[in-house]
Amino acid sequence: MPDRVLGGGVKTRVGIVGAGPAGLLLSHLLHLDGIDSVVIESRSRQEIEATIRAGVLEQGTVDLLKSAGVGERMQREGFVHEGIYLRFGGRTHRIDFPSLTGGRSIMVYAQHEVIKDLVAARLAAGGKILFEVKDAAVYDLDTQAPKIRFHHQGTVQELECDFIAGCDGFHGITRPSIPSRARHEFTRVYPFGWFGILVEAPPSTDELIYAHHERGFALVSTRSPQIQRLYLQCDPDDELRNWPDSRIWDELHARLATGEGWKLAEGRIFQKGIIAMRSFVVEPMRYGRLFLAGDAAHIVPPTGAKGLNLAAADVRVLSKALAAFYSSGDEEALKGYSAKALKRVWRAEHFSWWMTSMLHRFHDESAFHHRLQLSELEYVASSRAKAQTLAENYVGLPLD
Ligand code: RFL
Ligand code: PHB
Repeated sequence: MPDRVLGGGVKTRVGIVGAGPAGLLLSHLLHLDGIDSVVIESRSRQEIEATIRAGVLEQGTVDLLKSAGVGERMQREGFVHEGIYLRFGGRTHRIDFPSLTGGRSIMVYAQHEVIKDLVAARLAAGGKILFEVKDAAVYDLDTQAPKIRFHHQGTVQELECDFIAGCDGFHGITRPSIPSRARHEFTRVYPFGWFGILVEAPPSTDELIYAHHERGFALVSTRSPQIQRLYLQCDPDDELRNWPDSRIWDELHARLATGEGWKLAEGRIFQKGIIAMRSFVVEPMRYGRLFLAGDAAHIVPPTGAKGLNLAAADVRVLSKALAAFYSSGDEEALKGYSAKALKRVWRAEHFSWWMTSMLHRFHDESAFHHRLQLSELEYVASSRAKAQTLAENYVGLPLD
């Protein structure tokens, strides 16, 4: 349906703030149901397509992208992984996903590639994405006609909507637009961060390695046969200039050391960044006609690889609820959106917190705590029940 111009403003059914995975996928799923939307984004197309973030897609996210017709390149260029390695005490233990989860696996495919695929699909279908908007504000949220006002290409514009989706990430403007009396926030900030690098090197491993070590956590991931993604636990307030390449490699070698004949392939480091770690949830994920989805509503530490996957699960539920509303006028599914999404969110919050707590070194860690971590890792490595708990959460619980 084309946008209707009303008194200088533009009207759409669903106004979406943020062109991250949540906003773009929501816009695409709504389009498949014949529902028009407009996405506004503060950054440029080039920037959103170049931001390095997630790498692991759950089976359910992969299936959703495929069924929505945006999985073609992912299937060609992504890597299916059927397990992960846990490395501790200098030894490596494999968690085999298919045998523990009834045949499920994960896909390693970078978030910015998902973004490129979604932007291309939206634009090819005539979808509206306004890049480089400024000063976005949402209001009239508790009326039937919520609005988004913003600056775009030198003019102030107003978008009148039936609904607004707040998909603008953790630092966005939609969540803080909910009166504080109407939101309950839960936060945990971790006393460490991740130092992430991209390296020109061949893969050192066929599946991701999550390493627990006295010097701190390390993770070996991949992006392509030529580019590898590695992380190491660091001080959250540390600065890039304190990490010359030689120090990065020394730490990675020390934390990943094993007597099993494994070798870490080095190469040119061409990107470095420090990532803070937090857990956060806002309840409910709705206020009036504003619905929050993805990082705007919840954050997990990246250890469980859940953030993008939760964003995809949220918008799947939200798009179905909106489709039910537009096809029959039934608001029940919209009323149930927050509770339904939060059930999955809290499971992922727990899993991400558990993986983070088990694998990282805490500043105030006592020898007692360290022994508990090792005991838990031994248990995961030796008990089918415990390994299954890890595996079914990592590949993602079924979407329905
Ligand atoms: P995003 O991706 O932050 O997108 C929000 C978009 O909103 C825009 N925006 C605004 N636009 C207009 N007006 C405003 N006022 C605006 N304010 C913000 C922003 O520019 C942006 O484009 O949120 P979304 O869509 O909810 O997606 C969430 C995911 O990006 C995030 O959860 C994941 O990246 C988390 N994550 C991982 N998730 C996984 O599922 N698997 C992984 O392997 C994984 N690894 C990771 C990760 C996150 C990481 N970092 C950097 C935090 C690894 C890392 C290192
Ligand atoms: C990544 O490849 O960026 C990645 C993989 C696994 C994680 C987090 C990030 O848990």
